[in-house]
Amino acid sequence: MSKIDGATLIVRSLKQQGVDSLFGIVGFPVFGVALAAQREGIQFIGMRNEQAASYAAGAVGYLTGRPGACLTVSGPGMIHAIAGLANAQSNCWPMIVIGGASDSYQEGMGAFQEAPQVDLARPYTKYSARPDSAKRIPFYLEQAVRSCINGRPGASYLDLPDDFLTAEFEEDEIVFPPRCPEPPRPQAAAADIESAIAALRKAERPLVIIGKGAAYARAEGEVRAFLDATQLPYLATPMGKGVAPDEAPLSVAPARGLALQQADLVVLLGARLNWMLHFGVPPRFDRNVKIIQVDIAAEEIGRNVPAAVGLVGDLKSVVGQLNEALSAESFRYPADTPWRRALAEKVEENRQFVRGMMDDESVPMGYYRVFREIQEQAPAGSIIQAEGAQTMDISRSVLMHDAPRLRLDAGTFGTMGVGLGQAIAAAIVHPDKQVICIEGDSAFGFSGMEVETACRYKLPIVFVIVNNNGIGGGFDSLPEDPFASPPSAYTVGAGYEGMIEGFGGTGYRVRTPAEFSAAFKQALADAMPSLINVLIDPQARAKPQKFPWLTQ
Ligand SMILES: Cc1ncc(C[n+]2csc(CCOP(=O)(O)OP(=O)(O)O)c2C)c(N)n1
Ligand SMILES: [Mg+2]
Repeated sequence: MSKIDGATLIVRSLKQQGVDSLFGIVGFPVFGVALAAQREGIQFIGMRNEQAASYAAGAVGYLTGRPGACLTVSGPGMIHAIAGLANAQSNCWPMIVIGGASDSYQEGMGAFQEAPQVDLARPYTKYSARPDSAKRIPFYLEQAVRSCINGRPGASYLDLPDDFLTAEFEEDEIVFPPRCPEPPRPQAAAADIESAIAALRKAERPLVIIGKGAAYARAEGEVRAFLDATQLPYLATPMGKGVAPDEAPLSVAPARGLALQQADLVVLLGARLNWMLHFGVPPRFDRNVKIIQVDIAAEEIGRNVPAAVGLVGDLKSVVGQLNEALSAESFRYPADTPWRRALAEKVEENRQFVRGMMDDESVPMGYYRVFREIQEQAPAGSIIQAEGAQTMDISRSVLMHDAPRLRLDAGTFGTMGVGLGQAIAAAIVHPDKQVICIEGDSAFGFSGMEVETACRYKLPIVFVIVNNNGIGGGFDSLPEDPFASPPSAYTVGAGYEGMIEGFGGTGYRVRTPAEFSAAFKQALADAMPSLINVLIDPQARAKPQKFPWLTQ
């Protein structure tokens, strides 16, 4: 009869539950877990900070629909990973943190790295537990997985004391629950589908808003069929981009302000009326706007704005139901209406405006010229990670996606520092795709050391630092007294490109469009990661009205 220890129990359970990779940092008491992972055929990705490791796990959850996993040491390591739990929970992405903990029998004694870990994780998770015994680790792990992928996805935390990880059992004493199946895809009530179609027919200024919930639900086929059938104008939230193509006649993303403000009916597909959509209220929305809200979570229906029709269910199922109803009795928003014309005009006006900035060849460059180059050279299907303030926001309006789940960013929680972990996760999940990680110079600083991780695993990510010398930029030089520097300033012309060279990647420092173009081309061709430090105009801005908080 063979023996099995707690560390092997946890990784075997992870494997059984469809978790193929584990991001983390080893130390007390989880060294054995990482070794067991490698033994049992789970890829262990050793990172440089648990924050980045936990962000990577969240991104795996979003990209695959099965939870990504993060392994931490006790105390400070677990506390770093709360960052990823909170980020995933806020974005509704499934992930699990496996936190090592001090020995259970030393609880309250002042043990090494002792911390109330289950309690710390609780507000940022759907499920946070310590198994009642080592033997039942597989039971708890299945609970953690089931909780985080079902209903509204989110985060789970499992706490494993040292004595649980080293405990040994006869293998036949252990019960491994079967793999938790893919979540069911519940449908909305038939009467609500009818009400939704009836409301659509009455709309004069309809708008579809596509959220990352639609991307997560893999509803792109249904959403595209719905738009095809109804010919409704649409736009997407940042990570909803690509569910329907960004560039298509019905896409009114460049007219976002007008579209939100004047729509009399919004079909909300897997997006929440939170800060990202200005809560659905005036002055950014019409006071009388009717919302047809599709969401997997019943409690989300009616948040901030009472829903005219609430369709509770899986995005793919519910939009499929709408399509079915439409095929029985079609509805097509007319091709020529004042609403369509107003949107088209605004789209064209904003396109021209942005085009002018994209074609501006001045040196130093502004954001738009940098992103134009990326847009033109990035191979089809590239995954774009973008974070920063202006870097992230402007990249969204220039970089176009025609397929879903190809954009990762600071998301609902607005977390800076997610970039490198997410990019590494994307490269691991999709080795066939080019990953481009676009970082504001401030955003890069949060997890910049993970370039070593990318180099060590030979992940050919292209890191582009859009360097304006600080948070929002604005400074060509700093005062002599460093303590008199503006709070948002960082080193002028910092040599970030040097960082990656110490690990075997290639660094570039560029200022002109031609230099950037050549460096980006070379970086895309290289098999090792590259980092291009683009020294842009520190005064570069987007359209002024979009960033009032930066100009105040
Ligand atoms: C964890 C965290 N800390 C701080 C912030 C506040 N914050 C918002 S954007 C930003 C950085 C913006 O600067 P940068 O990345 O250089 O992009 P830029 O706007 O200059 O292009 C910061 C620090 C945050 N959102 N998240
Ligand atoms: Mg900056």
